[in-house]
Amino acid sequence: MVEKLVENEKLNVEEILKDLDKYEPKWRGWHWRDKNETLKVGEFNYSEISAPLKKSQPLPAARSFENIDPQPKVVITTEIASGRFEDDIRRMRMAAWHGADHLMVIRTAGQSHFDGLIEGSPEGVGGVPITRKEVRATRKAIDLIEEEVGRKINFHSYVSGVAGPDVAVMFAEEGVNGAHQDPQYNVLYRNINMYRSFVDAAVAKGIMAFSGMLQIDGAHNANATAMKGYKVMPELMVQHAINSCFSELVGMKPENISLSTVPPTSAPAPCMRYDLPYAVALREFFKKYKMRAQMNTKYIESCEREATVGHTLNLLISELTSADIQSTITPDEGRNVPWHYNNIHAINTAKQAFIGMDGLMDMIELKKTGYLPEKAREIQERAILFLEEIFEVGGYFKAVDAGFFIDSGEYPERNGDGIARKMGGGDAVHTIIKREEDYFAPVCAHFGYNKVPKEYKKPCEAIEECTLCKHSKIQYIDELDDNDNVFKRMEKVKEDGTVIPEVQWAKDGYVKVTLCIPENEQISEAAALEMGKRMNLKNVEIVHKQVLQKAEGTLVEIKGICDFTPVKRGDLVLPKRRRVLSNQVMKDFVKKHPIKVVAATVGEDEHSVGVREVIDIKHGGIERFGIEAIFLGTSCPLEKLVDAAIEAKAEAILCSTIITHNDVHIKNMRKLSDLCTEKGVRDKLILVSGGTQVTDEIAKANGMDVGFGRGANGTAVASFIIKRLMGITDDEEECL
Ligand code: Z97
Repeated sequence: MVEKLVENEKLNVEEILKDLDKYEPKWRGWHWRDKNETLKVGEFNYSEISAPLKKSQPLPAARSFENIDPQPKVVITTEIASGRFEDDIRRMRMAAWHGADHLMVIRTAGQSHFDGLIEGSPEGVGGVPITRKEVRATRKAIDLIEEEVGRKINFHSYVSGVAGPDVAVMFAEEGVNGAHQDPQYNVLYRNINMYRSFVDAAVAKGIMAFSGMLQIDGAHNANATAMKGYKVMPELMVQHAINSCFSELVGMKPENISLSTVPPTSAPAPCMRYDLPYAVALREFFKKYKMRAQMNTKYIESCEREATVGHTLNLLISELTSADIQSTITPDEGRNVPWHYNNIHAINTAKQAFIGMDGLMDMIELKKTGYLPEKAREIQERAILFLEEIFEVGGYFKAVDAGFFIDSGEYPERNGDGIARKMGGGDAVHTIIKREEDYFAPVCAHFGYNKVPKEYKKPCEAIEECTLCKHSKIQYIDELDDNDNVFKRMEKVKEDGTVIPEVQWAKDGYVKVTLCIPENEQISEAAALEMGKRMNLKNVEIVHKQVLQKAEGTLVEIKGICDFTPVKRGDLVLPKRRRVLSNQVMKDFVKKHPIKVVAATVGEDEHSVGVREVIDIKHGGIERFGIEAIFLGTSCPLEKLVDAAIEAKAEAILCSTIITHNDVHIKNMRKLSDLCTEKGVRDKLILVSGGTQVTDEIAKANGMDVGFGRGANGTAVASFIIKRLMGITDDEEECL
């Protein structure tokens, strides 16, 4: 049994799949982030952060801030939908390390069309459904992940369709923490009969309330479906109101009801003029509910950069108003390649933006007069009028029948192009049956009329507890199909020592290549596909194109599957890495033990840029840690360099060698070392050589203490020298 994840070891999916029949969720309900005890992280004070993670992957720039990783107070969602849960759970671990604590899974089947639950883990032909096995295995993996990162993680999926109540029961049994549930979604987008949808929703919501799940509604789908997302702002409010009130009537606590709100527009529209008043209007109207802020997906094209800027503007709206949950859609949503690293990019966009904007509202405030409150009021008035008209025509069902919803006009304007559904039509029409007078269901959380005999304190006493009260009563079916199952899939990709790139499934082999082609769009497109094939890629497809200038060039991104002999892990020569001391440690050391070095480009060599980069404070060189560098210039004789080091009582010599004809760089290293030995100072001086063709191996083999090649920087050089002076040997510090 896997008890614990080890940070440098892969999540063992096979172990997760063992003994699933005995697995029981560890906790139920929804978890908001814990408060941070102190608002100080590193040297900074924050006002909107939550408890830190035990293990995490900080933002890239954290390198310059002592690797701090402050966590925003908002729950951060990531949506994972590769279709294969065995791959999703590995991505979930990556996501949790970056700060996601709401993991949403939508499978690829269009689950709403299923009229019951499916067992096992089939891929089928029409897409992957959500099954008990997948949910259980995922929740079990999340238990380990949350233990590893030190924060509870909410697992979330969708309660919709004709089998909505069945799905809700299964989710409640298996410890799913949140779900989308909105009967309007079934009616409008899945054409399920409206009466049936609302009856089902009452049952499903009752079960969700019983298990403390958080509910997210489906209003954002109107924004995504409408011809012009920003025209349906009044309607979005009406949809939120209908689902929230209905949920409360069924018994859901307001704090477990979350509105799915999306800033309705995007640049080049002046989006703040729409999105901000809308966000303000919504929060004024629906104070007692939670806000789940989703990013705008309607206007995502295939440009990751554009999507990321759009998302960041959406995050600004969340900061200016509020969000309890911040959803993150991958910046790759627009081209339908939601890959591992795109989830991570999106999570980091939210984390970076929120942490960067921490305390913004302590410094500014939204105007209480003028355009903002006036526009917010206007949206609210339109929403109220919309709702009043629903009453006038005889209620919600009549309004849907008349095509009130997803109309492209801004209410009260109507363009007559709304989604109209027949009251007497849709899937599962005429399937509602009135319960008999003696109807008795011996199960808890059952919505509506239930004639429970008086002697029972709860209905399931009649059967010695139901599955909601006693987990072991669940009939667990592992797999139904001998061939279409997770074991067969994993068999095909089992560990064999090969290293294959992947983006969503183990060993899928996909890569993305960016090509900047100096041709017009049409030629570039054709050329890119051809180039992909010549790079030995299979299934080459264009995922993004951007004209740089009509004649001068086009940026094309292609994806394809690698078709080369797999790289074997055991055959690789691994680069050696040195752990670099932190800036502060280095500065403190140099303050107490001043360090001098002499540096030069030696021999007949006039190159000086590299060594100057390593020294200069401007480029993050060794000077910035307080190390004094005496630079003797270029073409410096080796003798002069050694004498200068002796005279200055230097701790180290930096010897730069760029030219390599006749191996002169190697000869110079040897000569430098010999000279130091002759003059009796070899053990007093740290000899550092650097240059584009220098490697640590060559340098050491030729009498140097260390060699730095292409890409080396001052921090690495300073760290090496200081570690030596601290008495840390090379062997001790080398690590992978
Ligand atoms: C989001 N990006 O995070 P089916 N019920 C509701 C839904 O919104 C959805 C389903 C069910 C989006 C999620 C779109 N929403 C993607 C209220 C899906 C899924 O099995 O595909 O029919 O249902 O909100």
